[in-house]
Amino acid sequence: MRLDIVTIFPEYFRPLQLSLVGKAINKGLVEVGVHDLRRWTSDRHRTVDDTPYGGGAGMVMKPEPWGRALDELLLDPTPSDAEPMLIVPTPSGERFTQEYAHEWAAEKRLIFACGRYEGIDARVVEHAATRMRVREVSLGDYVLNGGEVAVLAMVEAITRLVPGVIGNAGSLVEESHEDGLLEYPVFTKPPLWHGHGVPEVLLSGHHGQIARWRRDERLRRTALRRPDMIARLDPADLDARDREVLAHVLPGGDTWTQAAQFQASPPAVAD
Ligand code: JAH
Repeated sequence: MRLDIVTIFPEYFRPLQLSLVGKAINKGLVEVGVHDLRRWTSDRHRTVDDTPYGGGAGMVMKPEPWGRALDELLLDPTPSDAEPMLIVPTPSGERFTQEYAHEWAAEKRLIFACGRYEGIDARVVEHAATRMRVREVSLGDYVLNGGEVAVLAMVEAITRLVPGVIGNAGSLVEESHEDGLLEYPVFTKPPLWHGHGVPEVLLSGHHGQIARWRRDERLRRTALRRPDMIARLDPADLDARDREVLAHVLPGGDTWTQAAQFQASPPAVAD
């Protein structure tokens, strides 16, 4: 997989040499190119921004350097001649999820465009979309100073799903956001630490009881912290015990129905 990142702050991407992404690069599974957008400026001051048409606060990234940058990257057909996908982080994008991480981990070539200021002239995405697939995405409902930190997060989420990057592929399926519930809490030695014990069942050796306890904890945590995820569950995936656990977490019994009805403002949590 080939990744190209266009930014006015190439130094932000030094951490990619470390840890898992760095290992994936060294193994030859992932190839990363970081490109300074100013390389495609032509004026003395290497200007990348300008004032917004229609007025308003802040500056906008001018289209010409972006157009030249994407033209040049598209001329390089590495690897093979796979059509690249352009990914643009923006607070007004659709949500980037684990599902997208899986889809994009199967791509041969991704190009990331890091905006700054109030964003990139909208014609850059319009024009790019005539030549490749473009996705504008957001990590969550908060505003950063630019797309760089979002790209670091997405590159990590995507590359760890590339086959061979993580040794134990099984550890990838038992994770939050892989099957619609949050993960259960985990414990290791010592059995008593700062007065806090480990749940008895985990020391019991009863594998059936342990599995059931872990599922109960996943359901409880998800209902309390992420009622939006409970509302998206398929009721056919819940057994009688699941329903009983959920009924005890939120007041009023049928938690799934309630969370589905009140997804925008979930019911208050019981003591
Ligand atoms: C801010 C360009 N949801 C994360 C996120 C992603 C991108 C940006 N902010 C937040 C951003 C300014 C300019 C992108």
